[in-house]
Amino acid sequence: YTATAGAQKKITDETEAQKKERMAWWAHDRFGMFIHWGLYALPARHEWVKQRERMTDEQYQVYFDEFNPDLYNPKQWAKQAKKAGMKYAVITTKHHEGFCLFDSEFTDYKSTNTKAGRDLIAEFVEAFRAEGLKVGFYYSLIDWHHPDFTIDRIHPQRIDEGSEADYDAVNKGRDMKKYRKYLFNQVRELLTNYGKIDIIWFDFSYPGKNGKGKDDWNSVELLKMARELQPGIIVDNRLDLNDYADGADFETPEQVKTEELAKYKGKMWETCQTFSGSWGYYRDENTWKSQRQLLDLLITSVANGGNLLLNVGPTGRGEFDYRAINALDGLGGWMHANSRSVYGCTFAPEDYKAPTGTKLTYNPETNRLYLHLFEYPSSGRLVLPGYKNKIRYTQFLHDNSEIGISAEGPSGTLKNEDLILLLPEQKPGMEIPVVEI
Ligand code: JFZ
Repeated sequence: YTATAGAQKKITDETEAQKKERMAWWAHDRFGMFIHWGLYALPARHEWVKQRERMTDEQYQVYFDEFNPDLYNPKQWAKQAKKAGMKYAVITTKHHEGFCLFDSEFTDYKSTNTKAGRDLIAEFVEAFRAEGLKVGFYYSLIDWHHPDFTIDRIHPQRIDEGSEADYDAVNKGRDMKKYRKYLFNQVRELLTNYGKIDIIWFDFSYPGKNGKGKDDWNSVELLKMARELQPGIIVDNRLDLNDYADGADFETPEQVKTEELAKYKGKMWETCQTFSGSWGYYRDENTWKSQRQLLDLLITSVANGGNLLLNVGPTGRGEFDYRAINALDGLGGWMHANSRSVYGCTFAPEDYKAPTGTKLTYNPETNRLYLHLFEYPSSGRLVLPGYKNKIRYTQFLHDNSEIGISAEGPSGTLKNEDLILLLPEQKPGMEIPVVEI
């Protein structure tokens, strides 16, 4: 998913400056919520369960029949997202299973025909907008339910050791041209019937033998249509349009470790991450990331000039898992006190180095640095390497309390260009305190 450097071909005539302006809110806001919700919330063992367990449509039908999200209240979701400090949300309007949470004219496989009896996306859009959050649609290019979507290596009915001829046989009667029509029709609906949509998150391409890519989706025309219907829309990079300079707006490093995020510095990017490994609700998955790990993901993303899209997988009743609620509340507590180090921030200028055990973000508008104390110095003394004569004032971000700075280190240990930060010996009661410089 790395856009080809120096790609010349272009799909639109937008300039770099226009793109920057179009994406300004997104680059500023930094923190969003991903929502993976569909029939897979019922088996509650990963959103790929149909493929992993090679279920037929008949076997999977029970989840459609039993889908009954009686506690669905997107106003509550929006409040929870907002409280956590998130500024936008991207929801699965349709995932690979093919089930639509919206009232599409082109299928019966949709929430309106379940016990839910209504368009769940319409309510979602209204609720999130009302809380002042931007709205994004995830749309799966892959569709395991559509009768014209050809079976390949990631399909539930895949042939694991199949030859080309085996695939031809199993795909007899399936017609990707018809599926393409369906795909265009649905994307048109989504980008026409719900007001302004801020992001479209297509997922995903896997070009090659028994795979699918830009020719299968007609990605160039799909992207053109999206831009026509929603001129301001921001589009991810999973359409297999790497040959085009404007084939994607941002990169989507998925479930990567914090140490790997530095390599995206200088690009437009958003890392998507789960609380526990699965995107869809997974009842028995019990290794949830700690508060500190989640904060690390957020801070490290900003410290490398990127966004974090943190995923929640609501239950079959339409609520967030209690563990997700606790995690969001925790993030909200930290963000309440420290969001100034996140919004509008990016990586620090080259000549400001982060001391060991800290991570730096920087707001170019206000010319302030934010030093995140992942490790708190036991003496309260922290050397700021090369900061002498460059900084004016330092304070804790959470309470605006002054922190002293000194050019006098203990017995000549300080280099001439360094400064020392005189932190209180006692760490403030906060997982990761932030010094505003
Ligand atoms: C896709 C989906 O299959 C998955 O269920 C989830 O929605 C996730 C956000 O996106 O998974 C991918 C897509 C691309 C890669 C890995 C997983 N990739 O490029 O490595």
